[in-house]
Amino acid sequence: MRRSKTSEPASNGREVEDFRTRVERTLRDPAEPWPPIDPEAWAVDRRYNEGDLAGALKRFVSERRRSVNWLRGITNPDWSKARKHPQLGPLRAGDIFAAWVAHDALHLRQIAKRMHQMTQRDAGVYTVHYAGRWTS
Ligand code: NI
Repeated sequence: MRRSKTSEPASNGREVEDFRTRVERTLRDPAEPWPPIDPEAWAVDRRYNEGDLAGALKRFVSERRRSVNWLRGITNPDWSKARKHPQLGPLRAGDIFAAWVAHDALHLRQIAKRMHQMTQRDAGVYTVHYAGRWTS
């Protein structure tokens, strides 16, 4: 539970929307450091594998709502504000926002692929061929 060291009170829920923090900080002050990125530790800390799907979904929906409300509330953001990323070079707030949305799409693709695999697995003696071909 590495995250328990943090003094952030609601860290468990807030970290779900890591992109929001990065967009927020870049718009406010591109020099402000980001929280460290350690997705493997998060997976453990957030108990992704412990089956609390309903709790995880609830947290995600609530955090996503906060994100959308925050995005709707910002006025005249300077999307060109850029932070120096050690590997990627200058990264503008607009780049991070676009990546946030694209990252959702990547996860949706993962979910769709898994659904397709599970349907195939669960179809027993039947096949899914009639659905069309899965192409990546
Ligand atoms: Ni992700």
